[in-house]
Amino acid sequence: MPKALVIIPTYNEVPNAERIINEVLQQSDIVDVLIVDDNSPDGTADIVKKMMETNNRIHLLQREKKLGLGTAYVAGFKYAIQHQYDFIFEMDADFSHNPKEISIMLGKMDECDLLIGSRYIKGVNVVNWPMKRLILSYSANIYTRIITGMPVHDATAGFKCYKRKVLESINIDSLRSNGYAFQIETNFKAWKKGFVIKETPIVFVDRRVGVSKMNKKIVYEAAFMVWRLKARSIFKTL
Ligand SMILES: Nc1nc2c(ncn2[C@@H]2O[C@H](COP(=O)(O)OP(=O)(O)OP(=O)(O)O)[C@@H](O)[C@H]2O)c(=O)[nH]1
Ligand SMILES: [Mg+2]
Repeated sequence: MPKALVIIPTYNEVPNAERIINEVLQQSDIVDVLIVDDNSPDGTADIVKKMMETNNRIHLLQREKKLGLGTAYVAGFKYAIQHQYDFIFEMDADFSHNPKEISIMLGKMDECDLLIGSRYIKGVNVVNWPMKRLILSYSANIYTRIITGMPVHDATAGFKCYKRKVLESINIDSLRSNGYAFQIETNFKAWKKGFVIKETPIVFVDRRVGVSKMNKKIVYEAAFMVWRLKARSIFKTL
């Protein structure tokens, strides 16, 4: 039986934590959840620990302070490799990503090595985002595609499934970025290694509860990362 791990980084997600974990676990018997919590002041980790008392499919990595989304995923990837999970998901806690997609995505993993839950194939599937943010995200993706040449329509998406061999091959310790750039960087490295990347349409819904961690720094980081990846690939130092 293959095993899948859904990695959910959390920072102050008390309003979402219990429900997202339960809904993810309901999707398939082969799925475990790993919460990577950065010592959320609201006590998110306490909810997870309580649930772990009665459910061994829930796992928790606790870090001492807010260290960012990218390194949270790297920590989760290492856990997944160490525990030999076959399929590894990235997912947000805030219900922007519908847990129901998990089984659909698992069903498509025989066609590819990395599957991206994409907002921008088959039209624009984003609900409740301010127009400004949609334009930013959409144009960031066009910019990324033009500069890197990577054939991906939603390179900044955070709902993804990797086969373990992808994570074992892309040198996850070298991943430096934290926000949207992290997603671009992982896709780019997988693509350069020759892995098959596919996209599956998802509907992305803006968070309803809890607080956003989006900021300008994340945008600049991504804008800069695209050029760094391009330069690195030209000089073949990847
Ligand atoms: N462990 C950890 N998790 C984080 C950190 N920053 C954000 N997260 C989590 O990462 C996921 C995505 O963060 P969001 O704040 O939803 O970011 P976003 O989707 O770009 O923005 P909004 O949906 O508008 O809030 C959520 O589950 C957050 O709780 C962090 O520094 N450490
Ligand atoms: Mg979100």
